[in-house]
Amino acid sequence: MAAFVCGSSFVAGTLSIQGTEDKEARGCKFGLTRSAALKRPRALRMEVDEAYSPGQGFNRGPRSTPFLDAINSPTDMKNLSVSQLPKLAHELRWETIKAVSQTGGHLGASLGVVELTVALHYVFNTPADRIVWDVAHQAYPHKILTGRRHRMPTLRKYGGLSGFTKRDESEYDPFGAGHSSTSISAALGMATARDFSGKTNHCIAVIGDGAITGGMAYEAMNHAGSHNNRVIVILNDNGQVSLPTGTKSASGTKAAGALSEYTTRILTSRPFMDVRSVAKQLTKLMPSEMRQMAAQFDEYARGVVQQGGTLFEELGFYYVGPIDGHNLDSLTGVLQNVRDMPGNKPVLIHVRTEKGRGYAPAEAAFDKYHGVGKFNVSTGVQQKSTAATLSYTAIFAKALIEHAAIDRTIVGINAAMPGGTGLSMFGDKFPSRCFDVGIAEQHAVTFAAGLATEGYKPFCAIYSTFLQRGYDQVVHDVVLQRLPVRFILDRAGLVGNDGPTHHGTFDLAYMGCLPNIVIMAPSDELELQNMIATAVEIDDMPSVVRYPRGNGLGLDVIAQKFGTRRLEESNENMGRSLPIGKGRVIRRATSGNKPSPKGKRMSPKVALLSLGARLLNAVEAAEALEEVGVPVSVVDARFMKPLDKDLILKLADTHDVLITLEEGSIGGFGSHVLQLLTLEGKLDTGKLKVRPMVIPDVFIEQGSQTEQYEEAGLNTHHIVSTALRLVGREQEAIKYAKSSAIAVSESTIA
Ligand SMILES: Cc1ncc(C[n+]2csc(CCOP(=O)(O)OP(=O)(O)O)c2C)c(N)n1
Repeated sequence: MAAFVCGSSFVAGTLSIQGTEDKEARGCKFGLTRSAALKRPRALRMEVDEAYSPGQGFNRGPRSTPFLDAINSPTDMKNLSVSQLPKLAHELRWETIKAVSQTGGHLGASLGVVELTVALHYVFNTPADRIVWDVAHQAYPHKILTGRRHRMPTLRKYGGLSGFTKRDESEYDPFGAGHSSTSISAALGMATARDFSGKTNHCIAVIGDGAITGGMAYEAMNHAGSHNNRVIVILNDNGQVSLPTGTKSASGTKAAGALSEYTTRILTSRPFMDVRSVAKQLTKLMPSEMRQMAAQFDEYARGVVQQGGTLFEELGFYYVGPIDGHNLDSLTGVLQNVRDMPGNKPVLIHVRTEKGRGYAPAEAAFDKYHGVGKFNVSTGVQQKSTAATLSYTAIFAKALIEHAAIDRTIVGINAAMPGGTGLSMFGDKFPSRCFDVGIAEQHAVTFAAGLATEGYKPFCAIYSTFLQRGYDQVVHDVVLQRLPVRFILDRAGLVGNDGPTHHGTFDLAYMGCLPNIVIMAPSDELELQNMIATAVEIDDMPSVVRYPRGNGLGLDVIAQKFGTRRLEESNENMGRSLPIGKGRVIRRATSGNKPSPKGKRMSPKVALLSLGARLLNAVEAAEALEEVGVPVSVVDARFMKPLDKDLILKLADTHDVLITLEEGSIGGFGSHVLQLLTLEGKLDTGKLKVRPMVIPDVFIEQGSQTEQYEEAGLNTHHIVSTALRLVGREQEAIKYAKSSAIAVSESTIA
């Protein structure tokens, strides 16, 4: 039977050297042996002590990082004593702040788990013990401690470190993430495999109070509670459930969900548990599993249940907590006790942390610095976006607000993303008609379906990537019943630095294969307004508007490139509804402005048929092609469903080359166009050459959107060279491709 060790004097392994630990750890930094470190000169000691003096403004970081410098892998941490861990945590926190200040990224969540990360790696034996970080946006300190410190300047950049955990990246990342609420299932699977193979390693899921609002977490707990495979779940409770928490919605400004209220009640009604009380509690469980049941029953009888903490117990977990997640004494002691606890019962450790902890601007921020751009560490000032136009997100929100002002049946629904979807703006105006359901995309979809059955107009605003979670609900609850739910899919296409977990590249394929649905993709912000107006009117079937991450083009560009202007009579934000399933011609191929270099023969005519925001690239490509004598028509399809069949068939009849463009994967718009052309026999004679330009069949890694579209082969010059090849000008195509390729930032490649 394992012995429980209580109190801060416990040190892992044989290195319990009270009173000498500081010296030993500091010695590491200077490459000294343990005994040499103990004898190091006074001057050296002073140099290291100064490392902890505060810096400028908000920069309270150390001037040097002796503890961190000594850690190449978590094994090196085992040399430290518990009393040294706060110093390591201090260095780790500032290392994280400084790294993210240079790259941007998810800062607040990482700052909240610095101590927890240190404690986990100190107590457990990774990588043999598996730590599964839920969402994994909080894993930067984990990356730094697990051999990736030197690569932090490449975080979220092209060729660099992922912003999430990733199996390919490190053996310390046993499970990749990005989408939430998966960690308990994954850890339970690992625990089950461990038991099958007779191993003894630990499997730990770290899940936030936001991520645990996702239904899958309960499916996993329900399973774990009835399963005899010990899994350890750490509930990281920081009160920040949605992004951001505190926006106005039908439930006021509280965090989304009753569960958050429940765990908050636990936190406020119980003092933090210290190591001693946890050990006492766990000791009561021995010697057998029977005793566990008895102890639990005992607590039940004494009314502890009513005080909270037992929802998890009811699900079959042993609940430990709440624990102060910034107190390394408690954390390490509790984790050691749980680690050594006998039996197979799953354990849930409830840890209270503060998002943004230790960096004043983050602690003060409304969103606790969830996601930040580059910033100045001393002033906390983030680099401002230089975009002169509004984001598509804001355009959508403003349009919806205008419609909702005159149509009281309009309702906005988001899944823990009020900020990212723009519905926080809608909630400000119409709180009672705005719903943040927590990270519960499946519920969001069916909740919207229910509203639609009663004649309401639900706008279900979910990022393209996250709607993947609610797909069966889309098919079974909405589309099959032909309910007019309006799906607003933001971040469609390649999304940049969040990388492959967040790309919205599949929705055209997964929504496009469904009958009875209207699918639209705007090419610019005026079109987005028009499509929102169209969606308001589509009341006999579901509809989709999908648009990219980023900003609108601006009215001047729209007028100059597409020849369209805001309609005089139209309200600034509202747009005007479009005829369903009708595209628009942006420019018609001339018979060739300039003579073809091949001589008298007229150049073949090219049609660029675009769905969504590649339209600008199509127009720029057409300009470049016409410069070299290739006549090009450009068409904005507007709708993927229904297709504008007449327009597409006419293009096929009057052009020699037809290229489709979209910000989506195989199986989307191009596939639908090809299906139409083949069924109509337009490819039978071999006269028409067709090329669907889609996002290729690979997962494109993190980087800027431009770099990603470069890799995808969907930037303007790719269109030009594809067209040149198809009109028989192969050599020019190769030359053009070489001269125009956009260089990816080599410096960021680790
Ligand atoms: C399925 C899914 N929906 C939405 C998101 C977007 N998202 C990322 S982090 C986050 C909040 C997570 O809260 P919590 O788990 O408490 O972590 P914290 O950031 O507060 O540490 C959300 C909604 C996601 N990653 N996955």
